[in-house]
Amino acid sequence: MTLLVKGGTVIGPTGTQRADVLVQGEKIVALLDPAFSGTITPDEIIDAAGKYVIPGGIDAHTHMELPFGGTAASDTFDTGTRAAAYGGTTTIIDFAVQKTGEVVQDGLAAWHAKAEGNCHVDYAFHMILGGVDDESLKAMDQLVGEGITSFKLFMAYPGVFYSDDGQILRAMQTARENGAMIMMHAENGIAIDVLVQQALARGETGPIHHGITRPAALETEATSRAIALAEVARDCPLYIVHLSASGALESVAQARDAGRNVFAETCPQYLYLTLEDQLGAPGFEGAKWVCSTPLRSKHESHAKDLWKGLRSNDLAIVSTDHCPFCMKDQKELGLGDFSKIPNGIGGVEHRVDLIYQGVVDGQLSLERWVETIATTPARMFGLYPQKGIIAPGSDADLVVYDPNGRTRISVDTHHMNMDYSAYEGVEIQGRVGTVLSRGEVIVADGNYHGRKGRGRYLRRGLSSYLV
Ligand code: DUC
Ligand code: ZN
Ligand code: ZN
Repeated sequence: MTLLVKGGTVIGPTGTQRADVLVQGEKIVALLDPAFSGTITPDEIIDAAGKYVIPGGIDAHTHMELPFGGTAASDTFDTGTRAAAYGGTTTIIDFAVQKTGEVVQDGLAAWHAKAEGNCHVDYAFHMILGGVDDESLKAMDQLVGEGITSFKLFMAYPGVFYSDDGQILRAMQTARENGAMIMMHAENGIAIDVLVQQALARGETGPIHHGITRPAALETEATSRAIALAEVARDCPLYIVHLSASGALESVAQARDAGRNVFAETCPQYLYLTLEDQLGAPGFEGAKWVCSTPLRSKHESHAKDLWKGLRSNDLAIVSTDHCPFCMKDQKELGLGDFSKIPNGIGGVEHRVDLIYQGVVDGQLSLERWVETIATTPARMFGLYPQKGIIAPGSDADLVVYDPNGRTRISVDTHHMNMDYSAYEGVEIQGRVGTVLSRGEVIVADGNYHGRKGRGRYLRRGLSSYLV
């Protein structure tokens, strides 16, 4: 079976070109000069005239079915990966969880059981370590051998996922030896918990206090502490997740300027949404946007600095931290006490569009759009060149993107299992057209042609950014 994506402009991390993309089976086999591809007679032609052709998006940070705050994230691997496909994301890297006290391999097996046979697009796992001890350190070595090459630790959530500095250092030393990436949720959770108790004691119970009690300074402090610990661990590879604060970005930039193995991602919510406008919405509405790290103040320069960081590569990747909860029965658990609102925002369906809007707004180049949503995630997490690039030999994961289309984001039209949209009413100048996953058309003009179970598990290599 051959297929030709014809007449489009192919965008890669280093440039754009008019080219036709020839697909055979699951793979890209050639990029053809349009003047010559007329001699080819493929089984199927996809007309991409006037459209961009980009590699399928890779969302390197999702939490399908994550148990959290007395409930569980509302997207299953089925609903979440289907929504991802609609939005032009053809690979997710989800976080398997070792609960505190659990054997790491048991946590991983449970995650495989949730995902296997249910995914619409390809998927891989990072591993959350809920406890660092001799056993889990040994497990890290084993998992790297099995293609799980990144481990998330938490400086936040004492009593749940929290690791202390000694535990973090030990995990970093192990990662330095086996080549894995340490991913860090960098917020000072011990100090945050004090602020939370003080706020509740004053009767400050509404959603905005979630943000106020997690100040930017405590993200900045934790980020620079993580960077220092990684330095002590002989420059262990460190990746800061969901970076939202200017000060944290400065710490990352400084480390990078010094040539350190320090990387970071941000998420669309920190580029577009704010503490005042969303978290501070009247009544309990703000609960929709309770996530950690929290949305930041529009009166400070965070969002502007994050866009700049994306341009300069101090921020390498845009992921979603997709962790949806419905308002009904889930976010509502925190009525009268913001600390009981499950933390998370859903967005796996809209990342490609929302960051394309950054291109329209003059914040990013087309190449940087593709790099931050697809190529760099593949390179960072050991999936390149199978994923993240339009090149002969790579998987035919392609998105035909229409720069003249429009997308209106709404709960009425989205496919995520959420009873609201964090971006309700937002209009994007651009639209996902056709989506191919390993050569198969799974979305065409808003119609779904994929199926549950077609997504494959991906064993990952080490990060391409390390020597
Ligand atoms: N942050 C969230 O908002 N949700 C899940 C976990 C996390 O770190
Ligand atoms: Zn986190
Ligand atoms: Zn997360």
